[in-house]
Amino acid sequence: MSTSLKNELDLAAYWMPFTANRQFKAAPRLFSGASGVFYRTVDGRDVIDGSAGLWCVNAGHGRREITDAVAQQLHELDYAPSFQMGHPKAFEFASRLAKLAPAGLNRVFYTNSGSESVDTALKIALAYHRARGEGHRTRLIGRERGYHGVGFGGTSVGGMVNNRRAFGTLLAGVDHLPHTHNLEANAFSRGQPAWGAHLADALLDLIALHGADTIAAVIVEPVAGSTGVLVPPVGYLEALRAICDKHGILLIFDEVITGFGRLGQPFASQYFGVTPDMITTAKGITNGAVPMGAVFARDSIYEAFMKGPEQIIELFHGYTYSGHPIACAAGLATLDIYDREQLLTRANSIADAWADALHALRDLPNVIDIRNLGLVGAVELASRPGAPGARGYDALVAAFNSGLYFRTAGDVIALSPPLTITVEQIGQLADVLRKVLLGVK
Ligand code: PXG
Ligand code: PLP
Repeated sequence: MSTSLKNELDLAAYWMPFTANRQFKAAPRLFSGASGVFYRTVDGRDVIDGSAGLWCVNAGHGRREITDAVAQQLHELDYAPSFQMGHPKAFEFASRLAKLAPAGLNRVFYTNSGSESVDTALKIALAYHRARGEGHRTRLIGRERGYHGVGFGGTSVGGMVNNRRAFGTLLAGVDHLPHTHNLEANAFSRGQPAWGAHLADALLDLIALHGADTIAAVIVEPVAGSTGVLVPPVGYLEALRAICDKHGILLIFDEVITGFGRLGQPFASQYFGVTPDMITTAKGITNGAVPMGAVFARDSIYEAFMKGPEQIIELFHGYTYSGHPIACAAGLATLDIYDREQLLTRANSIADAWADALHALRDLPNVIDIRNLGLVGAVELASRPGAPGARGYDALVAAFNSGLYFRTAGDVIALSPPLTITVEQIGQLADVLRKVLLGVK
């Protein structure tokens, strides 16, 4: 960042999220523009967007169609209440979304973020069981190394210790499955690792411990993203589905990252051929341009709520900005782009080039694992003794200075570029990454 801008800009007031504020403010990294798969820094450098912003800009940056739709919507109807009122685009968008979703998940509840989607889905799960006379099902099961946003529900079922430990005991009645990451068995797997389906049996242990009739739902990311891209072992998700079915437990897939084409299908559920009872989404739903999220629920879940007197509100839940007209307009324009450019299946055609480019980095210093699926990937670096995350952070800074942006999770470099990336640009990304990894001590 240029010295003059640094002197002009008051960095004090903004308390930045998930950021080491003092470290950042001593040497800020600022973007001022973006187009396609590139960010532009305030000092005028182009930086490849290796993480689609925060895993959300699936159609690439600066999409004119979204800009125009949002501008037009602001002129036409800037805001409409969604409690006991509505506007046409909210219905139109929900119908379009339902058509993309796995068969049977046709009911769409709007939120404004992934965190709100998660808390919404967990609350629907509890209320669903209660509506069916199974109000004793109150336990929620997450997974170690899971990330489900930062609401109290999502934090409770989440399994990243730094996101939990400062916040007390969180929700009662939550338990966790073990994570599936195992470098001894699975390092450098291309695609889904072969080992680990049996880890789903840990759910049987939790059932034995708590009783199936106390468990409302299991929530997992089909591919864990924030924790460093953990690809599910072959057969694992299928096994979870079977156990949930047998014991009347709802299965929720948190597809905030995997939704909208990341794996070469609209949803990971379709990629893996495993259908959950609810799907939580956000991010790519509007290409990241306007905050929005949505929970997809099975018809049977929706219908369980539609039994009482018709004048009674069925679900006491919702947000001021649920189904916001601007978000719906952005979402509809986004779906048009996905459709026209076939972006939700594009990962299929470039996944091999992506995997080749990443796995070619395996002999570089400190690389202890490389993993990939669809258009997601990760390079895991060995941690410096006593300083977990330090090497990852150094790589992030070096990459930013060399023209590449990516997210890190500790010492894992997580990659998920816009789905519009070309094979040539993948090569460019990998070239910068190679140089960075050669330079980081
Ligand atoms: N569930 C999952 C699976 C997520 O990945 C959320 C819920 C929460 O979404 P919101 O919109 O409330 O942030 C997420 C968000 C990273 C990173 O780099 C990941 C997320 C957000 C910010 C950074 O790993 N995932
Ligand atoms: N706090 C107060 C005092 C409110 O009135 C509301 C909404 O009306 C909220 C929080 C929730 O805000 P939102 O609906 O934007 O999540």
